Amino acid sequence: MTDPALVKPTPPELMDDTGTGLDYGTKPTQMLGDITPNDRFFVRSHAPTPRIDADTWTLHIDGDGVREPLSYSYAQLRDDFPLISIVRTLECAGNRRVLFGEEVHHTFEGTQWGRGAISTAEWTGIRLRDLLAPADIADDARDVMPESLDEIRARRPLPLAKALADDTIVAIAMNGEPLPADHGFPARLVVSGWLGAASIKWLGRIEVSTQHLYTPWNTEDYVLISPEHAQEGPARGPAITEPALSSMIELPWPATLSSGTHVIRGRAFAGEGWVTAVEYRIDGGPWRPATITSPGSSGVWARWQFRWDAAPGDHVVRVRATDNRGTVQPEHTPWNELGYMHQSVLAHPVNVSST
Ligand SMILES: Nc1nc2c(c(=O)[nH]1)N[C@H]1C(S)=C(S)[C@@H](COP(=O)(O)O)O[C@H]1N2
Ligand SMILES: [Mo]
Repeated sequence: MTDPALVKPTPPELMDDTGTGLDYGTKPTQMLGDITPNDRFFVRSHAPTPRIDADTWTLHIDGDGVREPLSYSYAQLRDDFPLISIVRTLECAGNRRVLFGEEVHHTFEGTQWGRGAISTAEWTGIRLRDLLAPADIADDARDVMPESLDEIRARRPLPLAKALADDTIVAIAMNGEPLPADHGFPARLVVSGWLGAASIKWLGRIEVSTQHLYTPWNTEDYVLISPEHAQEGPARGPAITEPALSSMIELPWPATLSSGTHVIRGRAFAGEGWVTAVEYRIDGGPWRPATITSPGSSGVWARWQFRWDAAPGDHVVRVRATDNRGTVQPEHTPWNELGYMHQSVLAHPVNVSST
């Protein structure tokens, strides 16, 4: 018998099935608190979850950008380095691709995500720079490339500065439990405030290079391809770093409510920035401020709410976020061939019944 592609159950009450057999979004109505529980954290995998034995696993650090290549065992990671815990949000660059397609009347290829390819966990692990330091990084090191042990040998280079950041970690635990198999056991990268694809799961190797490195994930995928963007060497467009500022309401799409007063809740995320304001608008009414209930921070989503006295009928509810850089969520998202970074203000349809 072959193993199922994913290890954790993905019940339809908690997760939205995108149809690939590997990719499941967190249901927008089931996101719960600031932290997404592991049982419903979205999964995005290009290949089945590898079953890795931590006792025989090793993490290799090599490449022409280190003077002393070396390897670590799982026990060394767990016991020999300072562990830190950071709450960080992961969002897939393709989140909301279906809504992007509806906006521009186009069917994008790729995983058909609704709004659920975003979740937040407390990650515990070792700063990547603490693992790289003993390998003696060369002065002219330029790119750091994590490589996975799954079938596709996923790789996506990071510039050295991001790799050495305070909050770029090799995580071995998620919400207080050993990293679940589907989320990268025994160890994954967490690259704060960047698109999910940077946070390589099932790490087996980290290459440090004095050259700028190219892989399918920074030449063909996870790049912005459009007439507005030039090719960059072998890359079909600029590599995506941060996901775009966006917000969502924690209601089904479309939603049905009874008439009367409701507290409408949701989330907003600003990549490496942070959300400073959220506004909402009912039908053609004015924009009004929502209350931010969890402020979020760099790399962490914010939560917000507002009270709505909902009158019977069909309504459209819009929400827009502003970040610390003064960016306001736009009405439309610039076209790109692979349907990444959708961030348009969503026109959320809500039917309010008269009872
Ligand atoms: N090895 C490996 N790492 C990976 C992936 C993958 O398919 N294989 N998917 C990436 C993408 S595109 C995303 S959005 C995140 C999703 O992480 P999650 O499944 O823990 O939510 O993992 C990233 N790391
Ligand atoms: Mo992703």
